[in-house]
Amino acid sequence: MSAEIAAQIVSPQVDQRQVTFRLVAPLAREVKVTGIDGQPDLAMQRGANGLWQGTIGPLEPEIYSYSFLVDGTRLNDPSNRYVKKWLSLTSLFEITGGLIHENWLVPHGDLHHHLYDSISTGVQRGVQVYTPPQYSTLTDELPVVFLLHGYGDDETAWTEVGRASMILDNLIHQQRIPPVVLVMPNGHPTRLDIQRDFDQYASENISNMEKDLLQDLLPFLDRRYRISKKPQHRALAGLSMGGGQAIALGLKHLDQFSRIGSFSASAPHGNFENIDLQMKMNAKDFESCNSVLNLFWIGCGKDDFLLDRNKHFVKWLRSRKIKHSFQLTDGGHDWTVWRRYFVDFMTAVFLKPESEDRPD
Ligand code: FER
Repeated sequence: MSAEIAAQIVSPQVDQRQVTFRLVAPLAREVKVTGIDGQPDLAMQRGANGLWQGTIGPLEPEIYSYSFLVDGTRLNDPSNRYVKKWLSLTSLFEITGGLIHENWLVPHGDLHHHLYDSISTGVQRGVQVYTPPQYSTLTDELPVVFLLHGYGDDETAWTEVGRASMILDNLIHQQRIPPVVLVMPNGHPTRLDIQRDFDQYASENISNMEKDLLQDLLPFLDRRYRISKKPQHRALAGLSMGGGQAIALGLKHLDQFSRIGSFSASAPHGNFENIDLQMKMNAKDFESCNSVLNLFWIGCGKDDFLLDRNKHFVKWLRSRKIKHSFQLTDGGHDWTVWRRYFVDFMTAVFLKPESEDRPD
């Protein structure tokens, strides 16, 4: 009987800006909704046939994550197919309201998924590439942005949860940015092992990412796509673990990238005293940085568990007189923050007129 009811229930039910959650759990003693971004836990009420229900709202338009807590055990909503499905699985729901990440009635670009030969790691690796709506009619080489994901994610996270391709469609339509190619590599060239220490894993992973990105992925993309080879038209950005990768690889390879974006970065890793060493930089490099680095955009939320690292990193940048822009924003370590950072970063990337770029 519960199985039949479970097959019929609708959860979550989004009605305007109210959301009702439902779960059939006849033997449960306590059911809550937990982890809704910016909201306290919601106690659900038990009704007939073991059907638990709870309603929250009105909520601001946003994409929210949540889980059920059934007698203390965290579960996804079994009636909801919209799931963030990486290292940790989380149920999602969306309240629409004309936000920049929504599917507007505008021309859309194309999203490609490739498996390329990664000689440096000895396996084939995945990458997603977004080409703008105008791509087939343009003949110029387009600017390109490399966008890296976090520790718990893969190359599909930035589009599925981050809505990066929708955001670009809309920004391009609004003419706030020109047509651009977006490359979303897989950020785990080192095999993920959650039992390993994160900082140790992430540092080793950066070295492998460096080889894979420069020796394998870039040549693959240069063969397949009309993308600029000029550093002033290439940006590198990432969130969390990917922010750490963007910082380290961006600063080290300013001959490849002239704009760096760091969203809630996990770098520096471990020891805050040896950042020079971690970034593999010395006095000569600090000086040359400012002449080639067009934009160094750093964002971190006030409630982010990585804020301390970001503050140390920004302090280090100041001590080395490396130009940067640090945005200390509301929010924690979550996608509501990163979608906004992506919009702010992309518009900042294209804010400077071409004439201010360094010469070819
Ligand atoms: C940690 C520091 C940072 C950690 C993870 C991160 C697992 C990064 C998370 C991310 O990329 O989202 O100690 O432990």
